[in-house]
Amino acid sequence: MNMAEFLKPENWLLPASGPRYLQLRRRLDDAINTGLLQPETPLPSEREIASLTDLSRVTVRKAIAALADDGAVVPRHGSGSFVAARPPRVEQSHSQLTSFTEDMANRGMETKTLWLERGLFLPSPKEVAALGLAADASVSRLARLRTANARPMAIERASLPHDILPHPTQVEGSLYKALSDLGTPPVRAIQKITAINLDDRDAGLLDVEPHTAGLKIERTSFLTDGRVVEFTRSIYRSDAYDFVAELHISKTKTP
Ligand code: 16G
Repeated sequence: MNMAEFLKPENWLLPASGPRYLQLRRRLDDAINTGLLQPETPLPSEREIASLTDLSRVTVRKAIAALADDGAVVPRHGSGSFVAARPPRVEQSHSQLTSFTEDMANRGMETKTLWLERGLFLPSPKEVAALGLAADASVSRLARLRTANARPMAIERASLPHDILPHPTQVEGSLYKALSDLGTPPVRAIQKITAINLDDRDAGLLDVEPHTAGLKIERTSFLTDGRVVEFTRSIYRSDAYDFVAELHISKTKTP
């Protein structure tokens, strides 16, 4: 997909999804995260983006300014904005859709995986609902203990539609890299984070005492066409991870 296609407003701009400049910022962020816009390459000009999206130049300028505030793009005097050289944050942030492997690499840590389950299964009712599967479809499941510098960090149980990931046993390292290689990288996700006490099994895998506090994160990720690509339940050691959410004041409260 090229940028002209990617920015077509009918593919992403929704009246009920908040301010238009924030929707555009998210779309441009997606282009950066999926590699459609490569590091250190120029963003299309304000005028080009306005004409591809049918948005006003004021809206486009606000979206680019917000990306610059995040450090995702760097304005260069007289020659527009460029995609930043590398991801600006090391924490897992609300505005960056990153994989475990990338999160850890950003911290200079080496990731290893211990497989707990990997294969094709009949979906549970929860998987049918979360992935929007037909009742007779099968589901690809990957359950893993993830370590960083040999320290257990998280248990991840991912479910994907079989037609998106037909051969789960072939995934060796990063799931997101495998999805990217297949041409179906997630571009957007919704996460629900819940505080839990770890049960005996998960505490044992994460090498902490039973009933220690942990974080349960349910992530549902989407393709550019809005289809669900992944439904993952992750259990993180609460002492090992920071989640950063970026918040914006509601428009109605702005003086
Ligand atoms: C992250 C995601 C998980 C995703 C995984 C892919 C959270 C809470 N979850 O851990 O949904 O499946 O990355 O990582 O961040 P990978 O590409 O290294 O396999």
